[in-house]
Amino acid sequence: MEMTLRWFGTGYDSVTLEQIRQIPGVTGVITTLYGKQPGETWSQEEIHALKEEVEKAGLRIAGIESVNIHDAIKIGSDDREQYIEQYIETLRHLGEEDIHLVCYNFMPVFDWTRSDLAKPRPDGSTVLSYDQQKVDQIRPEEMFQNLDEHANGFILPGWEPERMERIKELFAMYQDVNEEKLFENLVYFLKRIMPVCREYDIYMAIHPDDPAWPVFGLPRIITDEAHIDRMLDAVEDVHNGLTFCTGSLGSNPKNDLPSMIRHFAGRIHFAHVRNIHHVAPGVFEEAAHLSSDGSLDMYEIMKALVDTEFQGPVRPDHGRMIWGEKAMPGYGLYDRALGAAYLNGLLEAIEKSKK
Ligand code: DNO
Repeated sequence: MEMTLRWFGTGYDSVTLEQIRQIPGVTGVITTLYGKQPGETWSQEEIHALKEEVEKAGLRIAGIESVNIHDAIKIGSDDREQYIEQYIETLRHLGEEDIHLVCYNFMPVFDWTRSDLAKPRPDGSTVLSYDQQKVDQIRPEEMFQNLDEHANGFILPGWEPERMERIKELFAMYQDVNEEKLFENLVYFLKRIMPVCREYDIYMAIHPDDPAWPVFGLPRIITDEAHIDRMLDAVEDVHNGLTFCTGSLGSNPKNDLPSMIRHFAGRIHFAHVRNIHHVAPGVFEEAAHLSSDGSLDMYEIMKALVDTEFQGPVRPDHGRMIWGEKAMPGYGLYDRALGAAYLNGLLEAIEKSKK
């Protein structure tokens, strides 16, 4: 398993490659062309330039998060073919640049959802949090303003202002898309891209829905073991795989994460490992990575990854905002660096105790 950190790119991220390089044990970044709109083709030159920049800093690109999927593909509208072709083109260019992991999600309209981006914790840090009651009181079109207020001036992944301006239109477009339809459209997309994935050995790793239940009446299909099984079985190819995100799947306390890791072994291509604290049903807040700070057993999670011989990249995920840092919520340097160091400590102990 390779320890990595998510990096949004120069001009978008407050964290630099030089800083990431100094976190012990971190050898790669998970990055993206953050300025690209869903559906836009990534040219090989742009990917090459990004790769050079990362490598010059002594790191490598361990994977892409995300190549976002155009709504036409999720909705299954007539123009989807063109966007699928463009996606295939992007995959080909990534493959040519020797990049073999792509994280994406298939959530309608919104990517992840939170009710608060800066909830104070007793230690004085702030975290992202979710409260279903608060979300129920807010209209979808107000959601962006609500979040933007605490975004510290950063563009949030999946909440680009260009999209949020069209939010009503987007909702209307998804009107006839129920869970079944969304699933069919995902399978259609996967079947169309598998040949290029096989040709270039690109592992697609779908990100679970966050939180792991329907929000604003929009369907969610990557939420638990049964749903994920169905998706993996529908396209039986190792290149059709999963990003195991403990924070997203862990939002539902019924998801037994270590057991799911064992169950999906071989189809997990990327791991996001973070802790969350369950407050009440439908209410959770993010925590430090340490097991004792939240509700998840991080030792058991890392042990399941080691036991199943997981080889892909792992990254600490959302961190708390600490020590006065001003960064994109969840993506500051300090707490994620602490997270990486902690996960590496668990890893060393688990690996040595197996010998
Ligand atoms: C939020 C992230 C998501 C994730 C995408 C993957 O912080 O976990 O935005 O990157 O859903 O496509």
